[in-house]
Amino acid sequence: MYDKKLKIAIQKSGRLSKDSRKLLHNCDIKVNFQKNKLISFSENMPIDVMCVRDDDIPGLVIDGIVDLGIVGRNVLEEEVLKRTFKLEKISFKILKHLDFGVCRLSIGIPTEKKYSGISCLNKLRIATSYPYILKKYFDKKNISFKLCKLNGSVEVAIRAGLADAIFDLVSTGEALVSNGLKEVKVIHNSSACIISNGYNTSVFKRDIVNTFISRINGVVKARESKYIMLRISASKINDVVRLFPFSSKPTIYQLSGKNSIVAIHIVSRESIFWKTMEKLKNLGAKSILVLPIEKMLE
Ligand code: PRT
Ligand code: ZN
Repeated sequence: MYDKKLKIAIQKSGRLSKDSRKLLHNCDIKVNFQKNKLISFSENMPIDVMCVRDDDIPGLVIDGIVDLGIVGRNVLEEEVLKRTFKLEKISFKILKHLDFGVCRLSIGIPTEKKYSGISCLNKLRIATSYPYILKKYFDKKNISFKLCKLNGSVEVAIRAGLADAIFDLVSTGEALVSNGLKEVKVIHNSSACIISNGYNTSVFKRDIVNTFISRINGVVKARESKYIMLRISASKINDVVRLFPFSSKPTIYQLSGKNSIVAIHIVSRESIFWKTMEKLKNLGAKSILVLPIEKMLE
């Protein structure tokens, strides 16, 4: 019975956990999360959710302990490089890139230090939690460095006299600035993604994964799309359609008792800016409404 359920690993608590839970919720996967429980069960889908540290997620997926994981590409890449270095066999697939957990792995040095290109870091001590990503990049550039491996508080390594530069995650850059550092080189861009173990799973599990991914696509599409309603002279239909090149075909309604005026409904694939609204108004459109779309399945 247990194997008849799809297992998804998400971060227990941290920067990805809220968005990962929200993603499941938006896909109508109802999970009754219980504090301090490793596994929570979905009430309406054959899915178990494992809440763990983000660093463990790539390994759990690659080793086939869970079917899917939601994790940052930075953590995934580091684990993949680590296992490649140890000549381990790796099997996984990125099923979908997500729009949260956006950050970058960058080199930071003291604000007052001059930076004249990556080679000026040759032979320096660099503090990081991501030694494999750093080594891969530096090897490509033929630069050597002395590793100071830290699992946290990397920003303070220079002040503590442990390193000359750091290689760490940056999102707004405020942590760097408040520690007297400047970002001099972005080496890896990251955001959260959904990974699967790429093993031949059962048709049953594949169906759930396909449903999940199709729902995520629907959620993302709906978020980016808008539903537009307006009334306009029938002679202007083509002018209106031209304003929405990325939309599906509009639906035109005849208004009762008014042959020359029609109502047009359009699903736009992009945000609607005031400029487009003003162009519609200039064409003579009335009662223009732009509405958010909650879900979309095509
Ligand atoms: O306990 P666990 O191991 O699960 O969590 P963790 O502490 O290792 O990770 P966590 O929750 O801090 O981050 C999880 C993931 O979120 C990371 O692996 C990245 O994929 C992503 N992420 C996105 C970030 C950031 N943005 C981010 N800003 N992870 C860390 N940071 C740090 C940054 O290094 C700095 O120290 O946040 C601080 C503030 O950043 P600034 O640039 O906004 O000032
Ligand atoms: Zn972690």
